[in-house]
Amino acid sequence: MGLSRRPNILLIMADDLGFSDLGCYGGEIDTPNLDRLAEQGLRFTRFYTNAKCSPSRASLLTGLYAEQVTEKGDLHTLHARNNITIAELLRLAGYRTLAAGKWHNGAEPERRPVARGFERFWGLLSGCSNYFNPGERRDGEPEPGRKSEDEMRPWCDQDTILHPFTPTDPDFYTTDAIADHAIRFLDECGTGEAPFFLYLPHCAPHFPLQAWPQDIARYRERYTAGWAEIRQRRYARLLELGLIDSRWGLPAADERSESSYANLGEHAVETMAVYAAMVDRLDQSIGRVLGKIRDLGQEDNTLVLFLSDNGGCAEEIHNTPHLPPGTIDSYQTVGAAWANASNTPFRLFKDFDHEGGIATPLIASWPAVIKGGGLVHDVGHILDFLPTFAELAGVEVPSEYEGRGVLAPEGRSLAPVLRQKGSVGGDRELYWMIGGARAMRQGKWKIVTQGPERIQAGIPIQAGHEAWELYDMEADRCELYNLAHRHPERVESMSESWNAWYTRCLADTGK
Ligand SMILES: [Ca+2]
Repeated sequence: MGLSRRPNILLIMADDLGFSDLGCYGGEIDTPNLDRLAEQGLRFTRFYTNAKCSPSRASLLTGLYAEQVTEKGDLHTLHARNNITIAELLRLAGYRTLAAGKWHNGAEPERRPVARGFERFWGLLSGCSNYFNPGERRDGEPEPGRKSEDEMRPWCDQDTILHPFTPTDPDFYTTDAIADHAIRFLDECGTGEAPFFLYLPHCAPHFPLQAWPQDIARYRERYTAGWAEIRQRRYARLLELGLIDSRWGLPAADERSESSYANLGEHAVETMAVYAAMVDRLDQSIGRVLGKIRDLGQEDNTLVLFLSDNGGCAEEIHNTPHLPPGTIDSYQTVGAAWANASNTPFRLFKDFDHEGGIATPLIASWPAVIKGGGLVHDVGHILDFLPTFAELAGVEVPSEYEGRGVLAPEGRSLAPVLRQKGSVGGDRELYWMIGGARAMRQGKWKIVTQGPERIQAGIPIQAGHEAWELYDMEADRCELYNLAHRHPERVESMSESWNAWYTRCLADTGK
């Protein structure tokens, strides 16, 4: 078919999914729908996000660094002083703009999805909530598990706040419901002349660990080998698939892993079985959305992208140690040992700017254009989506929108790569910051620090990791050989660039 008609765009994002959790990225979880997309499409091996939910979403939506577009000291916001969102931009280009899932860029009226360019929205406004019942206890059921007592997160239907959101459907499950609403939006808006943009930021597999019993049952046997063995198997499979370089060794297990695994006690295997069941269900629900797009006759000219918003999460929250994980009344995380396996082969986790926190799978499928599949080794970043979609939609990013100036995008268009006619371009400079953790990539070099001693999102950071580390990402992407002492002048010049970047971001945020 010709390309006179611009593509529909389906952008799916998982939450806290590790680099190697999907089958097509070396994992043992069944993800046949995503594996099929990967087989007919492209898999990026060096794609980056920010290290946490909200900053990744802010960069994805605006093509700008989170530090430029969030309120100082509150990364869970997205202000409207200097940016245009992908939805606002694509709406200018005549797209239908739809979103179902987790927002996490602010709950105030002016920050909600329908105020930032989405015609349709249904989902969670904040970070996470009970998958079976985000609201009040229902008759005949136990009290839903919560992060803290009486805590209930705001949900939103178009511009109507649902708080508490207590589903009437006894079979409500968040992952299924997000897909149901996406399918409804496609039925309403996916058949006209205008192309659609559907943003599908799922909650899974972010904690709390909760899944359908029939999904959990299929994974119990799979994890009796334990986290360390699973990590070894994933490393071998990643090498086999060509997703990682054989020069990169597998780092020693994270120092938190042994004690984390021991703390899970009799639930050590069940915990990962529930996590896997959540990813499995995510894949099933994606299969349903893809089926709807096929039924609408839109499969060929729909660009589907799938990624995670950050690496696997090592937080240890075990509010219900007396219960097995998975049920409505339980509330717990998968813990550091399994998260270490999720992020194979990389070091560290969500909330860190080492590769385990910021490396994500990225699958791109577009049957009319991408032929033959394959791996993309170019360095890409979540900042790249806005310039990519602008190019595909044939619209310029304006320098002004609704009376405010719009900063020029920081990312690069992936369109030449998607069309298999070029590259993202080499020698990129990319920057990260989350809490005290910082990083910068310049060509093949990366400086990174864990920052000062702190407790970041429940994960203790030990003293002694404040200094910049320097790694050669071509030879050592697993960050095993710190070269800072061999190239002090490079560390000095890169850290000066980082400081200049941060100063510029503070000026850009303009308040
Ligand atoms: Ca996340």
